[in-house]
Amino acid sequence: MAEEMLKAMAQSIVEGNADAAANLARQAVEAGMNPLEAITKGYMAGVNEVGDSYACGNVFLPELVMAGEAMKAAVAVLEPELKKQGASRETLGRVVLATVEGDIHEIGKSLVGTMLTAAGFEVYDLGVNVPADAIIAKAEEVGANIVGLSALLTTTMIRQREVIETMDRMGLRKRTRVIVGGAPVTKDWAQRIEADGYSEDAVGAVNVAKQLVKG
Ligand code: B12
Repeated sequence: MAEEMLKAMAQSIVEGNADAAANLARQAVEAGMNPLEAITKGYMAGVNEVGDSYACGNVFLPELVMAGEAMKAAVAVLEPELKKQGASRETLGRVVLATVEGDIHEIGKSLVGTMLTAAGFEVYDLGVNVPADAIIAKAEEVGANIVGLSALLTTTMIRQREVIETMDRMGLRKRTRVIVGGAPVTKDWAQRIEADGYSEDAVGAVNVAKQLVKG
């Protein structure tokens, strides 16, 4: 039953069917399925399939857009469930989160924000296509412990380095640590640009953030 549901979730993304994706998410919540499992084992399988087909030239931009919309619809249903898990905890720290300039991919970044919120962080999500100076200004304004930078394009990863270098120059790196992520981002890249942390997924992002605020 759960196995079939996970397959149907993946299929709803592949078909770009936002209604089906949202309905399955509602059914999953009613059935008591772990919302994170629904995302990672269900919907993400579909997202990866569409991404691979796009890379091979088997599907085109409209399919990518529809897959993104379907994924957003599913996450919108599951988000409150994810947040509930951390509703009563005290604040672990303040995180400013953004997708870097030139990049409009928001789903993974928002998922990281949801998971950090659920874990007890106070998250300031600045959205997508955010210039370095706006990210840094917000981090200073709220006294962020962590800045989280998402990049989904090989052409925008470079912006992560720009934020880090600017923060270095301004002497902000001691108080505010920087974590990076996004599909093309690797541990190797994170080390090269001297980020303080990296994770390939939202669960790992929470673990890295917790380590960093501990000391
Ligand atoms: C949906 C999608 C879109 C949607 C985005 C909708 C939206 N509102 O976000 C739309 C249609 C808008 C889009 C546009 C484009 N896209 Co697109 N897109 C995707 C797709 C299929 C899925 C991305 C996604 O949402 N994944 C689901 C989430 C949950 O996963 P995630 O983002 O990876 O996030 C997880 C981790 O990476 C990590 N993480 C993410 N951020 C952070 C941050 C921190 C701090 C940490 C620690 C961790 C972390 O945790 C997240 C949760 O587990 C990917 C394929 C893929 N497999 O990634 C292509 C993909 C990223 N897109 C691609 C391309 C080329 C484009 C376009 C240039 C297409 C075009 N010709 O216009 C444009 C770019 C527009 C722009 N300027 O940004 C390429 C990038 C190739 C490259 N090497 O650069 C990909 C890889 C597809 C492919 N295989 O070719 N896209």
